[in-house]
Amino acid sequence: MAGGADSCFLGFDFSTQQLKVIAVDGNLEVIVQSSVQFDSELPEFRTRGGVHIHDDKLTVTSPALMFVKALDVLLEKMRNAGFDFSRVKAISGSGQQHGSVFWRKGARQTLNHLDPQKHLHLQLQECFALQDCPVWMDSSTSDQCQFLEAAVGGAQRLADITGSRAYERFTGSQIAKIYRSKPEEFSETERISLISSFASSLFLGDYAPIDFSDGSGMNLMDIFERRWSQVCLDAAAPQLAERLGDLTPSAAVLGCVSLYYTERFGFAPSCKVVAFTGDNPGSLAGMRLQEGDLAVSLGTSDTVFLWIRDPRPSTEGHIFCNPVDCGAYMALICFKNGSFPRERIRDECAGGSWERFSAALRSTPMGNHGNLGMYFDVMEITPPAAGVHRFNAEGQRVSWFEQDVEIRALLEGQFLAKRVHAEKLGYKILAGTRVLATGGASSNKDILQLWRQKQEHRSPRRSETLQNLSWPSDPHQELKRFTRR
Ligand code: XUL
Repeated sequence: MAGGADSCFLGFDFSTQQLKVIAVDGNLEVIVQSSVQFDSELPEFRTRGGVHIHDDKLTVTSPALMFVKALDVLLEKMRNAGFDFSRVKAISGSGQQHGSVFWRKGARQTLNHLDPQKHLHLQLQECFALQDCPVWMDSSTSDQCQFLEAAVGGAQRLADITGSRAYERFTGSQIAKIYRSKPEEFSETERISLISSFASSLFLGDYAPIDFSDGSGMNLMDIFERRWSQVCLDAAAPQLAERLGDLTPSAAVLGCVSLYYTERFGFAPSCKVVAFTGDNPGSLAGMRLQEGDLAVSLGTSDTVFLWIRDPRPSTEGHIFCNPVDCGAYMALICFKNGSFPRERIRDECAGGSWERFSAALRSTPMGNHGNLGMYFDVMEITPPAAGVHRFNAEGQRVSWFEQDVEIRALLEGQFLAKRVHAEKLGYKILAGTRVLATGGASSNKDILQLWRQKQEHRSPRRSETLQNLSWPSDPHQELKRFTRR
């Protein structure tokens, strides 16, 4: 890696519940980490889990200015902790996928002339045509999805172009909804960024292009040609191409940090801004995933993703451009009910303590005596289902489990679903498949241990891989026990 012994690189993650930063040195060793939690550290925005769930329960947004203020707070925290910004050779990062920021006319001018004496959030407060950004948890755009699929010739045809059938949270349908429901705000909009390109714009002091990988999560980009698909743009809103700007490779150097950062924080004028991308593509790059590996991300959402060469888009799951290799792709399945049900059940069954949650996992056997559950606190993406469904060993629906059984049922159900849906898409999980875990819950050894226990139970030979998922001998059969009723 380039740079002298003293140089370092900053990576930011604008995620659902927090803004996080890590600094790594030239050997990729983490030297500094810091974060700003939206709910607790920026209470003035009144978010829960970083979002506002609107009265219809389907619309989910986050305040644009909250992200900006979080950056002000985070950079100040680093400065107060004595971080030497002049050592930073380059900045990049990621953002929650699909979310969009609507910049008001004139915002580019403001970005170009940021005053280093003032906080960003004070200067940018008038810069958003929409105060509230639609985010990935939104599922209010079913009508727009139907319209988009019909306009291009059906769900499969849309998947063949953009890598996915129309999904409610994807940016194309979100933009179409804003165009129809808030025409004035839409006509006031000069640029639409993804959360990732919005973040790089803040550092660049100018509008940053959307990168190919995160752009694949919009239902607007032809993932094979790597350019906007005119038929999709036309179905979403008029004159969209100019509002979206250019697309760029995910590892492109976009320029240097703006004067704001050199003067206010002491960044070197030569510090590069590398395109930001979506959080899942960012994880694929950061985990240095190889072909044949499978990654499981356990965050606010849970995702399963893998590196593929020969994409075959279907009406379930997504294909995104690969952020690392321009000739490759990544396949992804997203589950909305990730950390929220894990935290809810920790609160209800383990007194809010991860320690007790872990102890429950250690005290219950693999397979949970045949008890299994599916916990869709909010409308799930894969499959589109809601509610809590518990089944006992006889396959009978039951209304409750003992606390320890409930905890294991949740986790076994979540991971069974991951495997079943990945296999349904044709991805093979073989005995030697490396399964890499990332995201908040991956630091819980007992959650990871749960999978390893299963592996050891099945085969006495210890696995050499980092983590090996193992499952009942026929997971499909197991899941059918629940889904057939
Ligand atoms: C992926 C998705 C989520 C968000 C969460 O398609 O919607 O994983 O990226 O940040």
